[in-house]
Amino acid sequence: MIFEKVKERHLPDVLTFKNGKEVENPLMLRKRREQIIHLLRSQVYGFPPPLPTKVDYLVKWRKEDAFAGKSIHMCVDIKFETSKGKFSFPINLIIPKKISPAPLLLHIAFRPDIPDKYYPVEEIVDNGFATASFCYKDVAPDTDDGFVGGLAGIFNRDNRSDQWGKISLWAWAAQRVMDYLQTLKEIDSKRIAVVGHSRLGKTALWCAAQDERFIAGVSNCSGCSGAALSRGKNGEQIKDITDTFPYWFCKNYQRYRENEEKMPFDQHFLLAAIAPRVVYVGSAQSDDWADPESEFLACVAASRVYELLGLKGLVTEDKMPEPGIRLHKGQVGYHIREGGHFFSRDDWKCIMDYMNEK
Ligand code: GTR
Repeated sequence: MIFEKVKERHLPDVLTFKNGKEVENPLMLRKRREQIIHLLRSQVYGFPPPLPTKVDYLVKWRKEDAFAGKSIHMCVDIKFETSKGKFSFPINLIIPKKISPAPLLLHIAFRPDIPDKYYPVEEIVDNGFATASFCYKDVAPDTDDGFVGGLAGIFNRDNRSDQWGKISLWAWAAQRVMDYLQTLKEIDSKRIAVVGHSRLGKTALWCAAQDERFIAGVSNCSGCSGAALSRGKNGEQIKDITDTFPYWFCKNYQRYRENEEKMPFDQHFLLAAIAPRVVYVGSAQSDDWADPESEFLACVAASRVYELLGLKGLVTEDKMPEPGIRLHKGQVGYHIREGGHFFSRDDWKCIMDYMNEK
């Protein structure tokens, strides 16, 4: 039943090269992954800016007894120089005292607040994780400002149609946080996942797809241009998202407005690019704009890539999951809960249980 539903979407094959050749083994899959990333860069999110030429990390303050004394809380400036100029943005870092080195959840956040309605920091520490976060607006404003504000202004986007949009820029910033986390002995550098909700769920998946240092890409209610398939999707369409948020993407993405069947990819490519690492997708039953069914079917479609590697992708019964279901057995994890568009405690609990099982 679910495979029929996937078939009805008429998706491009994630395991077939551009020239029609099929991917037959893990070595060929490495090449195919490069092709997929190139495709998503050139057609959807844009090519990222160049790497910084120099980095520096400034600990602005450090509290030894945060969250009832269970953890250390630091605020650190990620500072860097690029060929175009200097920039810095602040991050929060919370490290549990009792676990060393600790696995870490890097949260790309809507707001800088610690904790926040979308960010239950104490529960995260209690579940055995360190956590870091930055507010995406401290990197570049979420407005159609002509790419003049924040880091966007430094990199001075030109007119190329495959240049980064803001999702790529926010993902790039998460990678700079990763550079810093790699230097800390308190953090288990091999167990760092990147997490985000909605537009920042799209960003988290795109970040993990490109950067193999992340063990997992985790998205919650990420919907259109995130975890959800675009072909046959309900709710938000590429036309809607590129009308309201054209600056999230590269210009080439406009080509696919009301023209999804022409895309040489679909969003299962984004999930598949994370393999063999872990992908986690959280959906909410009444989040019609994001479309939970299209998020679930993308997980099903991406799983073939894991199977080629001899791994389990999404482990599911052959039916659409009901709210309350957690599918945690494979390298692709999924849950759906009751309610609407929100990053809830329940979502975090599912994510943490899953990551603790991996
Ligand atoms: C909506 C947008 C969605 C989603 C959401 C959010 O307006 O259309 O794709 O990203 O914002 O970030 O909350």
